[in-house]
Amino acid sequence: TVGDAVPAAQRGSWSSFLKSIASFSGDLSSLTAPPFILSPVSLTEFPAYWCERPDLFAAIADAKEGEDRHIAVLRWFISTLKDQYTSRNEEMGSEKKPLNPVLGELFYGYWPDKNGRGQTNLLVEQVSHHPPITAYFIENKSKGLKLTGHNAQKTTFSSGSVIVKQIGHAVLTVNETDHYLITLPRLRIDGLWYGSPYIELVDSTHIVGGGFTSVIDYKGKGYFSGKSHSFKATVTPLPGQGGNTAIPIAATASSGSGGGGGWFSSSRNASSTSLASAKEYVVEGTWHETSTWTKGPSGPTGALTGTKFHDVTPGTGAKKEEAVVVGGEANGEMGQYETRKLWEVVAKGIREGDFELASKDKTRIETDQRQLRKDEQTAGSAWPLKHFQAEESDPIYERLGRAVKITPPTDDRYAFLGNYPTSLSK
Ligand code: HCR
Repeated sequence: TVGDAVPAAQRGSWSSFLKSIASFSGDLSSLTAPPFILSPVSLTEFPAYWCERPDLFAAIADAKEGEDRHIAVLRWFISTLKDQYTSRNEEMGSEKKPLNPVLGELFYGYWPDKNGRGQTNLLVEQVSHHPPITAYFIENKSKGLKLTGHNAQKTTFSSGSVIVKQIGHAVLTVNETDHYLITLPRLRIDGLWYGSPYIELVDSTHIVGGGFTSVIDYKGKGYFSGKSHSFKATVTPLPGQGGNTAIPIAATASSGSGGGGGWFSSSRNASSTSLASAKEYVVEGTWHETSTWTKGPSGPTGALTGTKFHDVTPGTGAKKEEAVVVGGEANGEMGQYETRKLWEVVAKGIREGDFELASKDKTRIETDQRQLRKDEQTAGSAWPLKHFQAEESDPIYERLGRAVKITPPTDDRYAFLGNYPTSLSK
């Protein structure tokens, strides 16, 4: 029988759900799941995870261009992973199935200016329903920072786990000239049989920009005796580039062991040492807790090896701040496509255990959507995107991705049209 985390009355439907995902690959979000695993939050809210430590985001602009800034980007990126991949477990007890956004669904928010870091705005639009694609734009105008990206998923089933390949990428731009390409990790959803799914990150991702590349390798528990959520990031100069600037110690710096030790004696790593010459920096630790420079550069007060690189542990680490959610209508209210308004009744039903109410309103939304698509087909028109323009290629992805032989060699992008709602005009 399936695990204890599944309510007795839903065990049958949980096993059928597991059987259907085992024999299926593609768009998991469209499968019907039993009520206990449903989240009241739509996927359009997920891009907020990029900026829940807004001080670390703003610090990127304050860092000196080159090595110093590349490392600030890496620190911010690693610090987003806890929010992106473990926050549902913390808030709801396990990973849950998010609401599947409708085409044109919107989400707006901001993180206020504090201590001169500037206001950071967030704007999200669901730009495709089949397959689901979410586009986002995050901007700190006063610091000259912009994060543009989109996200889709391809899922397969392997040895009892769901493997999620993320499609899409993000580009961070500083002052219109300095660009960082960020690729997205592959996920393994474990714990399905027990009815308490959680995410482990696998394989590796890249950050390319500022004359440097970071390769971030992810490993979980049981891999060469590693801890859950372990990673190792290796920073090397791009061929023919790389400054020699000092790197400021992390805001929360203090010495400590990040964990994950000993499992990175791979041959790929050994060979990269010889390729990258002396200038190679390494960070190791667990992305949901802390990490340490295991081969650090020299900072203003001496060698950084052995000192803390990032810390997101509650209390001691960089503080988590949820976005202030705002309405996008001219009067500051939420329009019918804004996620919290659109899913209001469904979310209430899920939160309060009234699944009849949730399912009735979900059916209403889906029926309306089907009718809209039919009407568009009859009229020969297409749903107009509100904030983004779809483009078939992204020159920044292609240029920076070449340095790490990225696959695919090109990717589409969703360019922000610049039309902020009045509530985000700062
Ligand atoms: C795979 C996933 C939907 C996609 C979610 C993504 C990849 C979305 C982009 C964010 O930046 C990061 C992110 C985090 C989530 O971990 C990931 C979701 C986890 C589960 C969900 C499936 C579609 C639902 C599977 C159903 C299971 C839980 C029973």
